[in-house]
Amino acid sequence: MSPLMIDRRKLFTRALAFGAVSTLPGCNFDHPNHPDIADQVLSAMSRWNDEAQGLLFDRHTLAPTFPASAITRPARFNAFYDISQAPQVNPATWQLALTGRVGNKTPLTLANLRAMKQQSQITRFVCVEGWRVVGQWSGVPLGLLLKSINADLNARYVSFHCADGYFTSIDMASALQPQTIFALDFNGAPLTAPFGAPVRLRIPTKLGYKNPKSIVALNVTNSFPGGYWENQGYNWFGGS
Ligand SMILES: Nc1nc2c(c(=O)[nH]1)N[C@H]1C(S)=C(S)[C@@H](COP(=O)(O)O)O[C@H]1N2
Ligand SMILES: [Mo]
Repeated sequence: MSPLMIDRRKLFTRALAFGAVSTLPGCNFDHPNHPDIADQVLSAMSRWNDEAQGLLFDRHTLAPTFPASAITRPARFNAFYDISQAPQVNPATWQLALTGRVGNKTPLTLANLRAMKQQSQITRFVCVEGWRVVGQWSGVPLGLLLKSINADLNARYVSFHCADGYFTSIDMASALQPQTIFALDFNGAPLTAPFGAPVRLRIPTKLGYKNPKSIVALNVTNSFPGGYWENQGYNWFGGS
């Protein structure tokens, strides 16, 4: 493929991801007579975008990485509530429930996750609200975790449920991308409550809302699981 082709493909991918912005609840796309039809067309387009983005997604294309000097301090918190409301999860009793198309459904403890091979990355985190930060996350590659629980790697989706009721889901190709990790550490120390203790998904090829914090359950499924913001209009694929 020529460099020009690659550029065009990247542009196309970005344009598709960007197109999703017009479906955000905050951007009023008013149709004077048929607001419901406008909404329906937009969400159908957004689901079509998901399919196209899924087809364009290359598991071997890596998100950019950065030097330690680029880490943003202080880090930036975001959730659908104030930082003081972040869920407090007891790391000693925390367990990850495993459901759906998974061979071994024995819940995982933090000790189990710590005993697995860890990967560290310094990557950029991008929120649709219009800010971006660089941080360091370390943890277990999700692909490794899925293999260790004998998950069906041909299933379509992996979904995550969080201690605060938040939930989201990703396609299997994105789950197996090597930089997609179950992060335990943030900027050199165990995750704190606001930033997703005891474990969050860190997926640098996707936008902030696809990075669930304080995960308590993982589900492997062929039924479209949606997500907290995605069900309110955010583009489901959510590539950055
Ligand atoms: N459990 C949980 N995870 C979540 C959210 C949330 O409200 N609850 N918000 C998402 C959004 S929209 C963003 S931008 C990031 C913010 O992560 P940060 O606090 O590390 O910046 O978390 C994502 N994961
Ligand atoms: Mo976000």
